[in-house]
Amino acid sequence: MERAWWKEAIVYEIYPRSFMDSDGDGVGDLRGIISRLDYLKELGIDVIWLAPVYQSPNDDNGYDISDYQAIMKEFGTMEDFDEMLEGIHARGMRLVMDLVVNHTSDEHAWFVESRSSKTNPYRDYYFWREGKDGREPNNWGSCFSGSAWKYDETTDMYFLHVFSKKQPDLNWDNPKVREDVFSMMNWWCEKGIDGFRMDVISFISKEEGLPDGPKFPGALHGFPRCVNGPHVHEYLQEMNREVLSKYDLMTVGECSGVTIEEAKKYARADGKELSMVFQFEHVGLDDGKFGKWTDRRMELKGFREVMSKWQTELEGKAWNSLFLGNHDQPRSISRFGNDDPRYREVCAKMLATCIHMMQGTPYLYQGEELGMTNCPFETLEELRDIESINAFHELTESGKIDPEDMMRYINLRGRDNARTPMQWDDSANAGFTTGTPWIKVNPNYTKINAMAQQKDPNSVFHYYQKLHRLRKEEDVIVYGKYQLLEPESESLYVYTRTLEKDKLLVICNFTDQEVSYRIPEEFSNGRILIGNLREEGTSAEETVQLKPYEAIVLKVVQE
Ligand code: TEU
Repeated sequence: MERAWWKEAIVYEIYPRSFMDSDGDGVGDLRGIISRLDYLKELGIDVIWLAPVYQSPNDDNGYDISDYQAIMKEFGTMEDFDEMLEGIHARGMRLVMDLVVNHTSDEHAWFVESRSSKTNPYRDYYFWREGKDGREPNNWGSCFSGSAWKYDETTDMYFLHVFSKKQPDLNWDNPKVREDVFSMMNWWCEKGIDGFRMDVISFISKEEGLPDGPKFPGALHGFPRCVNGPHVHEYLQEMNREVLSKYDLMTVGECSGVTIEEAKKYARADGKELSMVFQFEHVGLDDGKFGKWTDRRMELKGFREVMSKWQTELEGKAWNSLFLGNHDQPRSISRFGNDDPRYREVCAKMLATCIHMMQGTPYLYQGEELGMTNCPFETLEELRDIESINAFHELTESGKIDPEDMMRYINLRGRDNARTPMQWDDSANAGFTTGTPWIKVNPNYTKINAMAQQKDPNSVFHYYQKLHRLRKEEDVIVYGKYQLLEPESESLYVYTRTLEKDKLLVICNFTDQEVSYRIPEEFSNGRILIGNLREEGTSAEETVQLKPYEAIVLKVVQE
């Protein structure tokens, strides 16, 4: 397998609105990030993925961009950005920017022009259609509830928005759109950034004629026909020729709805498209009748099957991204593990071990390195996320879900769980701001915060540090081949990694019970490389008795 810096890297996602506020307006900003770069260096990460910081009216917290080449006022200035980039590079880290080009804001100059008349030169930058029988042009629903079409009086036509009404979809079939997007990307590359995380890039090519989409049971609308569309690979190869191939970049496509076969094209090993993709199969396993709005729990069996499938099938053909959480997902410890204070720390370390020992580039979401948990939201007024708020109205007002149940589902699955302020210390507002935070602070910040964990050598923070160090020391962690053991176990996730003579055995107990496990013969001389309850360098018994949520990684060097 070919070596690459981005395969060896660990990526840390910053959600700037909630990371660190430097000026007391209650909103995180770039100078706040600058003030915490030493913290990230200490943690041992290599790459920062920065969620959008561009000018935006913030209908969807920056994922609705009104100027791709300006910084959002609340976040600072372009000078702050340049200083931040310099600070990141000076510390030997790199910066990957969020690229949101499936749609713009309706306040973007292109859309303002496009909307103004049917003959405007920007008209075809977006999808404008006549209504059908006095209704929307087709049955597509928006990912944020309601129809994906909005009627616009100016020209008596509808425009397409797969996300919010303030996020009109760009028409990638128009070569001028592609040209403008690529030139904007080149501008950022010339500034010296190190890559892009591409927002819903799997949605950019819509099916010709925009036919009705399939309607899933329980759904109010059809699903937009735009996932892995007919020209998506052609457009990404063009982007690669025009932009990506000219620089030494890391690129990751957010590919909702991606299959293994599609991933092999997006992240093809010959580098003609992207470095890697985010797949979402493992974070859809606990969905129910109403999609994510459910109290279904993630089960080990399904999780293990899906992860193993991606591990083995991409081997040598494409590269995996490894993640359990991000700004769209609930907190990983609350979802995949157990956030009960009795188990929280051990469990957070177990989940980290499980994911960091797989093949692929690990992504860490801010606060995950502290074991930050879901946040209790008591009322609708406490919520900030457009997805949750719209879904609450749509599903309760149509009588599909009872309001109390819906609040419970939002508490389990809503995106605001991951968006509460970063917990820096036990002072007011967790040290995030001196003002009033834009979203509630998780009340558990007095117990879970960075300052306390930096001081405690047994903390989750220090465990991540160790994982990061090991990745630099052991090629087998990066490049080793994955093999699943014990596929039927009810409690353990066990797998091996092999690179030439080096071999790892990873054992993770996903339950709050003790579980015994007989170590396979070939690992009988193994030494503990890392474990959340055992000392490094020691050996393990023939049959180990794993404590609740214990994780052990054994290493052997074969003769
Ligand atoms: O998310 C895309 C996406 O697929 C989401 O709709 C996701 O399915 C949902 O959030 C899970 O509940 C990206 C961004 O990561 C997200 O923050 C944006 O809201 C969205 O695109 C629109 O830009």
